[in-house]
Amino acid sequence: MNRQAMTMDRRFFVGGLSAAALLAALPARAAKVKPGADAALIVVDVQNCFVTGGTLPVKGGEEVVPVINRIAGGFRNIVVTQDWHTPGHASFASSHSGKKPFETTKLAYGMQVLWPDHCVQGSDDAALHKDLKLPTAQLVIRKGYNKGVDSYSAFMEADGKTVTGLAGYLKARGIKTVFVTGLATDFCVSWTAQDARKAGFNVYVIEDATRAIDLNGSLAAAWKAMTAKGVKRIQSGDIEVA
Ligand code: VGL
Ligand code: ZN
Repeated sequence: MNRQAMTMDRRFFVGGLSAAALLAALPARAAKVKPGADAALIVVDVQNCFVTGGTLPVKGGEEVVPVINRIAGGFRNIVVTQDWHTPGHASFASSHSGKKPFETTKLAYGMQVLWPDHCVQGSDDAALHKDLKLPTAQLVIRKGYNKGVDSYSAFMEADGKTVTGLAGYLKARGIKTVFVTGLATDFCVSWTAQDARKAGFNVYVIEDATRAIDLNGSLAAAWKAMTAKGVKRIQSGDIEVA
């Protein structure tokens, strides 16, 4: 059947239906996700260091700010994180002679990507982005403050055993579901989302509220790992805000 004939057929078919039947025949629109009282929004590392002009800029990093500000209204519980390194931190390439940023090295706990010096405690670079408006946020978790250990995850340091206390905090407050946003999709967002699953939470990552570094295919690898662990990938438009 050619295209035109098909269109005609469809029109005749539709013409024979009642309004109710017509509605029922339409493809179902996916129901929006409504964050309940037992849900928390986690805003990862939306800091000057990770946006344009920062020490470890993520492409388009600042674009997550209005998206996060808008969806924040839909959450009773909001947790913000800050990457918060000591000067001379082990994750800085400058701390390892002969190493350059974005190379790797082996540390006591495993392979570590080496970064430019970034998000040093108390610096303007480590401050939250000035346009981030989260007046109802209840907790700020700082991470990566142990000089010899990195912490992409908001739950667990890179040694795989030192916890930040975030899982205990969320559980003590009856939180069952977390929505992860922020920077960077393939590092701190991904590790946070995966550890949240490990800690037993339902986990959504709101893709358009994140931006990635994408180092050697790390973004695709991160989505694969997150999906395998049961992290759900959604867009900010899928959330019922009001
Ligand atoms: C991050 C690299 C180094 C992040 C933090 O927030 O994703 N990435 N430190
Ligand atoms: Zn860092």
